[in-house]
Order: sequence, then structure tokens, then C-alpha cells
Amino acid sequence: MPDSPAGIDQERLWSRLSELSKIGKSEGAGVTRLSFTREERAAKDLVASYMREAGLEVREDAIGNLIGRREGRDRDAPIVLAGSHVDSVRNGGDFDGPLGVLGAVEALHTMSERELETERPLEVVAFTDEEGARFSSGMIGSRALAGTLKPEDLQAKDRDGVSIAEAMRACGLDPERIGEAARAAGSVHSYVELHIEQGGILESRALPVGIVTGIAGPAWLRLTLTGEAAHAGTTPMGLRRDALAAAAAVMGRIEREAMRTGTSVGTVGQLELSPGGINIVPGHVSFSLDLRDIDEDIRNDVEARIMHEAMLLCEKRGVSLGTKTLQRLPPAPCSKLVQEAARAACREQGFEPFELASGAGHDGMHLTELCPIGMIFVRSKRGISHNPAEYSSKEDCAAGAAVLYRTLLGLAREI
Ligand code: HGY
Ligand code: MN
Ligand code: MN
Repeated sequence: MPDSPAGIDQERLWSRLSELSKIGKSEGAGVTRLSFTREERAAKDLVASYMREAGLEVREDAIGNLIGRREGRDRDAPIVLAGSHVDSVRNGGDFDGPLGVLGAVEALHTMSERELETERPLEVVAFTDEEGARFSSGMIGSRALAGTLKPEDLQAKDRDGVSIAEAMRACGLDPERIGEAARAAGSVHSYVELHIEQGGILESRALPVGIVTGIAGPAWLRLTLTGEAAHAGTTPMGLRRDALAAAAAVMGRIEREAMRTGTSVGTVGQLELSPGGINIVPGHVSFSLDLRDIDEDIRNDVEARIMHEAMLLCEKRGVSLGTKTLQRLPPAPCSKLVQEAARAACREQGFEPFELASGAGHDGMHLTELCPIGMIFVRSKRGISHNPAEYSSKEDCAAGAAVLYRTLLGLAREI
């Protein structure tokens, strides 16, 4: 087993990452592996083969989470869980999700090769639909494992009007049985996720890895503005009820209010308008709003200000405003237990235990009621993510996996 300084097999990890990144990648574009599609299926099949190579017992649960288990001396002890996701955003990068799944497989593979024994069993999970890219909801696999996913959550529909429940059935899963994926209280000792930072802090500090202190809470909304379609040539500016002009003014307020706090971020990622003629004043617009902050009160205050100003703006323009909440998550603190285990692992591997918050959302946010959670970040080149240019070096990926390996041994209590 060719050993990298980090203590795990970096060549094996890197070749697995590059193999997995080919699934769902189109010529000259990024990775698109949406949930309950053949691309996600192929990705889970490939990861399952790596789990078997690592000597893990492989299964899928009722929501399609892929799970690889390594027994501990006490088979009934609460497990240490590690993992991430293999679904992606549209036209995404190679590392967001796969690094956490394959890094965890590599850690357990190395334990098997070294014939290490732990007190607790360990499991690796590739969660179903973390990104929510297809159904605009997200993290359904971790919610099911936490026992918080409700049948009505499966009614969210994709762009073709297919619901999550229908997509599950098409993959041979029974939406009525999602309750079976839930883990019993006390059955999980801790959860650790290795993930790319997707921001530029580690790079700015020239550090390969970091320890996450908390995860910002996202609020996802959809705003709909209804004015009146009209002739672009004959309708004077003062008599228009232009839904797109109103939406543009609201978007300016979103940017201003989010920037004002210095910690919040507000993004409009999706926009639809109709009727869409070059010579027609748009009568209808709908757009998404992704609002985040590590402090929930600040986020809620920014949201309230935006909505208040949007209402006034639309009223003045004779445009009606509708809002729908798609998801709303509180920020999630990372536990001292896992942070401490990761800090000790960093020191053992010779890395500075640098701490930072996560602006991106992650599955661990749904597990905080079930068990203590924590995350280890790996440096992202130029902080770019959700983009084909997303990149972390072979050495940094190995460094992150090595810190994860030592963290898991600490939490699972190496014998
Ligand atoms: O949206 C997020 O923060 C994550 O990439 N799902
Ligand atoms: Mn992502
Ligand atoms: Mn991710």
C-alpha cells in the first residue's frame, strides 16, 4: 500500500475521485448527477464497489442512502458515522460531496489494511439528494436518517412536474417506507463529514485543512410577481405593471440588505418570466432567493427587511407579490466532541488546527438532534465551487482524508 505522508493511500483516493467525476460529466462542461437519475445510480454503484474493496458490508436504506459498515469489537455500540453525498448541482464540480464519501471509504479501507480494531462500529454513508438541485428541497437522505423527513416532503416536484415520490418509485424505492431509514435515538455516537471548503479562507491562510465550528443556516424562498403583459410599443412607462422591472428593483434590495450586515449572503439563482416576447412587457416573474447567515436572528432580520421593501416596491408598481418558503434551516453548531477529535487529529498529522465556519449547507445540519456532528474542510482553489472549475489538489485531499482517518479512530476508540 503506497503510503502518502498523510498515512492513507493518496493515489487510490485520487484515482477513485477521478473515476467518480467522469459519471455525469459532459464534454467541456461540469458534473450533473441529479437525485434519482441514472447518473446518481451509476455513482452509487461505483462507490459501492469501492466500499466492498474496503471490506465494508454494503446496503442501501429506504431512501436510497448508500451505507458501508465496518464492525467494531462491540457490535451493538453506537456507531461513528462519516460520509457526504454523490449527487451534484447542475454543471457542478468533481469534489463537492465525493471527497467526503471517498475520503471516508479510504479511511476505513486503511483501517482494514492495517487490521486495526475499534470499540465502536463505523459506517460510511452517501446521502441521497443533498443538493436539492432537482426538486429544490435538498438533504432528504440525511433527514430520513434523522427521522425528520415527512411524506409531504416527497411531493416537491422537478421541472417536469415529477415528484420525489414518483422519482423514488421509478428507482424501485417505496416512498411509504421512508420511516425505515430513521436511526434510533442513541444509535449514532457521532457524525463527521470531510468536505471541500467551497470558499477562499484556507487558501488565503495557505492551509490545506480546517476544522468547522458551525454551518450557516439557509432559507430558500420563491417569490412570484404578477403585473400585466402589455404592448412594448404602445404602453407608456408610467402606465405599466412590469413584473420584471419590479423584480429587478427587489433584487437590488436583496443585494443591498445582505451586504449591509457584512456576514449575510443573498442569491437569486433561478429566474422565470412570461410571456417572454421581445415586444411584450413581462406580466409574470418568479425567482428564487437563497439567504444565509451563521446567525439566525441576523438572517431573519435581513429577510424581514427585504420582504418589507419588496412589498412597498410592488405596491407602487401595481404588481402583486407572492412568497413561498422552500426550506428554512437554523444554523448548526459543530460539537466540541468532534471538533476536539479533529483538532487532535490535525496535530498528529502535523497540521495547524485552524477553525472556520461553513457558509455552505451540509447534511450534518439535520443530524444535530441525533448525535454530535463535525466537519473537516479541505482547501478549495480560488474558493470556487458549484462550477466545473472546482478544484482541490491530490495532496490536500489526502491531507483531509488523513485527518478524517485519525478523527474517526479517535471517536470510534481504536483498541
Ligand atoms: O446549498 C448548499 O450550501 C449545499 O451545496 N447544498
Ligand atoms: Mn454543494
Ligand atoms: Mn456538498
